[in-house]
Amino acid sequence: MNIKQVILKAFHDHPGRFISGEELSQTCGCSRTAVWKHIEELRKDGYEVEAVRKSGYRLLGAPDRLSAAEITAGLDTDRMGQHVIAHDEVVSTQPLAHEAAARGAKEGTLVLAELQTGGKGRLGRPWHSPKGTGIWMSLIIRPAIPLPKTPQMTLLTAVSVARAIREETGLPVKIKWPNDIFIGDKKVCGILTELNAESDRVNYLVIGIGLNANSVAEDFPEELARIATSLRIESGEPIKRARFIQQFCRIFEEEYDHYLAHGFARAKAEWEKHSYTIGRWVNVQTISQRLEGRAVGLDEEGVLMVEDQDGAIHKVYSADVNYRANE
Ligand code: BTX
Repeated sequence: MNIKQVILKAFHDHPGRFISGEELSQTCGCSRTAVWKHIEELRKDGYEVEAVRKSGYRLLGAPDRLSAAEITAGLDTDRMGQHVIAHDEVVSTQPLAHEAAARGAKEGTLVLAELQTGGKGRLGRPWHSPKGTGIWMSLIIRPAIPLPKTPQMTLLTAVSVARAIREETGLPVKIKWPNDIFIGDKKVCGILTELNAESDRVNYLVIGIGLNANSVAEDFPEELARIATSLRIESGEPIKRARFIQQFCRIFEEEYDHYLAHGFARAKAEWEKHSYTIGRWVNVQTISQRLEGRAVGLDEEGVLMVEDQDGAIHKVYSADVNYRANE
């Protein structure tokens, strides 16, 4: 941690309280003049810091900026989010996370940006990522699991994002198979999981998460306005993005550790409980087949099961799922 991060962490650990210059200089291992200089830098970054003679410094407000310091201060995890690579503008956080992972970035490293000029979804589709309104981030994980189980990581991420949204906003979110988070009939978040593996060994996964956090209706181009929404539009209030990321990291780490120790059953049950898909009549297009039927659940591995008109159960591993309009 650099000195700015240490100061922010101290503020975070003592909310609303003055911390003396002496105490901060001891915590940071630098002079009081150096503390003052870093406080000035924090002010330039948009932090509102009150300074009172004899009492010290107190944090009154933080900017809604996704900096490494803002995310790591107050982060309650062992690994997830402990390393943050924050950018202002990138084409996409996904290739940057791949590069970081290939260079040996630790599990839990987050690559994020305020703006993506070429954000991507699945199958080369674009992901609209305007400046400062959303959470555009890629998480690196290195699970020791067999290749066929890696799609479960997308479901685990969806469960974690959905829980973080519920806990932070109280909004009734649903998970649409395999990788979308919906509020009502509109998409608030998409997840893109990319894998790097050799023969049967997973090197790492890059999980891209695009969450419309503080977008207002005008932020969406016409073609998205009907199908997309944001937490702010739905709840009527802006959210603190850094805090949301901290909560997501805590929840994801808990779900992930439980998964590694005990398997997929808990995430499966949670996914089914909050599913948008289960019980609906769906139209499935895989690379090789087209199929209609009712989505009836996930199997033990996280594969979607669809029952056709004749009562036959089909397993859907990877496909685009469309829904009947009135369902
Ligand atoms: P997807 O292929 O399921 O969804 C892409 C589709 O979603 C688009 O074709 C469009 O219809 C719609 N869409 C595009 N932008 C938005 C938006 N902001 N809100 C709602 N709907 C939208 C979903 O793919 C996976 C998206 C992952 C995005 C993250 S952001 C961080 C990381 N970096 C990166 O380039 N991608 C991931």
